[in-house]
Amino acid sequence: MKMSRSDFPDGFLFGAATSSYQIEGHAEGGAGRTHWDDFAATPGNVVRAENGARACDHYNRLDEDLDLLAGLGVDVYRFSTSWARVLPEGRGTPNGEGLDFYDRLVDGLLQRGIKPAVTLYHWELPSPLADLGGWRNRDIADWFADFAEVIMGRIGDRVWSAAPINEPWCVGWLSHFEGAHAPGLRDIRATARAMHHVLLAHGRAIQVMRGLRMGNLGAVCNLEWAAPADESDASRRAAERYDAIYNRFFLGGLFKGAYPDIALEGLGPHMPDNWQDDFPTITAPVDWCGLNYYTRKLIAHNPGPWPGYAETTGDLPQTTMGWEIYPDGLYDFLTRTRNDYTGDLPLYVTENGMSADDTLAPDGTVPDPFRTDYLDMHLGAVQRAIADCVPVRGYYCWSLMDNYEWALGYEKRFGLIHVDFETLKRTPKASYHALAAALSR
Ligand code: IFM
Repeated sequence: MKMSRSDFPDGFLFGAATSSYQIEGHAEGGAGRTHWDDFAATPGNVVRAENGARACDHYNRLDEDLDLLAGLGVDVYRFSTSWARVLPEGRGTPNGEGLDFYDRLVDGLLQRGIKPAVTLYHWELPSPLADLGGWRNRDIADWFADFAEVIMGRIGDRVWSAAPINEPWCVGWLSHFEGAHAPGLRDIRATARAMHHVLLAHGRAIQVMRGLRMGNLGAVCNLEWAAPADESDASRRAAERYDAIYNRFFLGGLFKGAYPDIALEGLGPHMPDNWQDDFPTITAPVDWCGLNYYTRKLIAHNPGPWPGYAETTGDLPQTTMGWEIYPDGLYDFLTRTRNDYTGDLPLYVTENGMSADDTLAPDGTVPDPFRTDYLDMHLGAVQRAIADCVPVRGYYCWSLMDNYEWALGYEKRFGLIHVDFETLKRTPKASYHALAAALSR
């Protein structure tokens, strides 16, 4: 890699990220059923109907994986806790084995000198709560607050940082408007409610964690840069609408206590009663903001009904997700987030990485030079933002290891570590070795 740790300010943190359902093996350890199990079992939703039942079997290979993490030389590890592993019914009696697992994980990190950065929810909603309407039901904010109390009552004394929700756009829009993630709805009323309730749940969990005297609490949003596909006014407005729904709705709710008018043009009639009254909870102060960044979209006007846009891709090199590689978008988001929303609040790049067709070479290595380049280019964008006085304090690579890529099953490989999903053998890729070397200089 071109970059080295010494190119960044003292105290800048490097990390790797994963999530529970994507790696743990959900069939293990007494976890309850989730809406992802149900979604995946419905034909047509997920490539080969694959689910997270076994995933990377991280549950049984915890020590091996933590040793690999330590070998990478990272300072911090971002993982998530499965609601259904902790509370198999979503509410009620906790699963002791689940709590023990997260205890072992946190202690294992601390023993290796790695800071635990936990996300409470990375998408595996317990099925019994989905039966009650899931994110459409306002009560979910209280169910989630109770979950936060249980899990943080156990590990909150030792985690370095905590964020309630991973990627509220995915929880709200992708899952309830586009139907691409569980629960697979295509319903604007469900969407408006889910988008609002997920932020309300965030705020309630922040309140609970403050009550437990926890510090270093944050919010994590996924952001996708939206540029007009052509020079027409109609496409410019379409790109603004995309940006408002994808990016500004969540940052605006969390940091300004307001949703953008152009998002409310479509969503407003479907919002729950008195939604404005929830902003004091939603804007509960946080200590940092996390940005998950991967790509940009070119947005064209679409004469159809609201939101009236069509996504296209440009001619930049793409990853195997079909995502254009556009590091400038990361610089633009870091500066824009600071300027428009967060001011002096510390920012972290909480996810960034690429999928590729990584295969084992005959000599047993996994050459992935494009991933090393991708990381270099995006870390370069972070450096430019820091040079412009944006308070970026850390960067997490997605992902530590190949894993379950949701509706795309096990086909897309984002890991620094290759996982053979037949044998579950782990092989650090060339990018793992390159990053480890960069972090040691
Ligand atoms: O794998 C996902 C992760 O769960 C959330 N952020 C984006 C990643 C790549 O699609």
